[in-house]
Amino acid sequence: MSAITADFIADQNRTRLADHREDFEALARKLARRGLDPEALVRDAMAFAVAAPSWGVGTGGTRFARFPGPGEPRHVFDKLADCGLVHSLTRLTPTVSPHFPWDKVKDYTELREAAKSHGLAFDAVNSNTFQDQAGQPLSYKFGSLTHTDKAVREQAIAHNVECVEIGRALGSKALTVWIGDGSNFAGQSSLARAFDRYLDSTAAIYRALPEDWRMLLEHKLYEPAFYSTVISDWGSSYLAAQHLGPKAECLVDLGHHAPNVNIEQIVARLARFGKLGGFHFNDSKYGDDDLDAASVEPFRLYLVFHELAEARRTIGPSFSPAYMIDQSHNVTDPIESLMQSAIEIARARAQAQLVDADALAAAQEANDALTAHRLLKAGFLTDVSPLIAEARVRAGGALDPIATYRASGYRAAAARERPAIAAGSAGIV
Ligand code: RM4
Ligand code: MN
Ligand code: MN
Repeated sequence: MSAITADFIADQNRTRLADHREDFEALARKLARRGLDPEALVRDAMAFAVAAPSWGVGTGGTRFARFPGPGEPRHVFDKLADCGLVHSLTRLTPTVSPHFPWDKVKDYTELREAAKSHGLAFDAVNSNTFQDQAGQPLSYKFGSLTHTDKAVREQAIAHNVECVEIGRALGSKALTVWIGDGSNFAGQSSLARAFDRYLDSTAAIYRALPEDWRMLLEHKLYEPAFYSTVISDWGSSYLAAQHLGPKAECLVDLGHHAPNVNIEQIVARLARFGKLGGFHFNDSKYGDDDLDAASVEPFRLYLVFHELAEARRTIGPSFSPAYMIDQSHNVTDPIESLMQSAIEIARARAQAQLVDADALAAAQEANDALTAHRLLKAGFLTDVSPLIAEARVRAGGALDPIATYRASGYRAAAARERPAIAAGSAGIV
């Protein structure tokens, strides 16, 4: 099974190019009429990137079942091949966010080289102390970094420090820490002491961080703990990040909030205080659904990117949160979902660049609510498909990544080369 070649992409693009030109030129004229520079917007769209999750190329599942598809990646090298394909067609995912120990190998130089051969590098490393691994001396059943037993905490700290070491070998610059720690019964654990233990444990990890690294603290309201989680919300992650120091920042996973929480406001707050470290993009209807980005709430994603655009204007180019996708693809071909999601994220971001920030600020100052709303919504109401397609094509990607992928026969070849994994098991990935 071979990667999709530049020639194949160009061939596929050929049949779509004339229509695309017409659409792009029409949009460019429309944008110019609004005082925007279409060329600058294309260049800006080309500069955008979001990391693919290594765990996202396998079929996901629920706690009830997992229904794997054909040609599932068997190991991290297969995952890199699939991620490389997503990038070659979309030109949006030049990095992969790995998860350990899921992606553990003997030789990390070899892994880094393998990524490079697919045109990829590594983004934030994710540690995993929410599961027990085969042969692991102590269990995380009652917690990891916040466990009452110091020996368990030390094991979890050591795993995170190992992740930093692996990340250094891979060229990563950030560690993302999400823990499943919490409780299922009122009274089961001391809410106060559990947080203290989190601060102690993360401080030990923090001390092992290289100078130019970031530690991203990811909060989540519930699950797997259902009464309380130790880092349940952005208040908790912010307090911890403040306590730890400048290298610690908060990571916002869009699915990790209570229903109806105003996520864009959280984004604005964290950015204002220099603690917005990064994102896990996905969409959510009820909880941590891990649905495809913008498949349910595209406006919410747009509003998040509007806050990011505002923060960039205020803070300047030093403002650069880490963007990652974190989804569970249960009913689709994961490669297709990742391409679609990366495009939707790029779309929301491109739309957010169309807002007339000065006019919006003036309307806000004048308390002209309706004008402010219309100015904000103008970007969302603009179909930027031709603009982001133009950015993709100029970067060597496909005009229609999903159609091109389907025409390539990649999945069928993968199914022949990668023996099927037994069906029927439940699991998050
Ligand atoms: C969690 C959380 C983490 C991810 C795991 C697989 O809910 O979102 O970021 O690493 O799932
Ligand atoms: Mn996440
Ligand atoms: Mn999650």
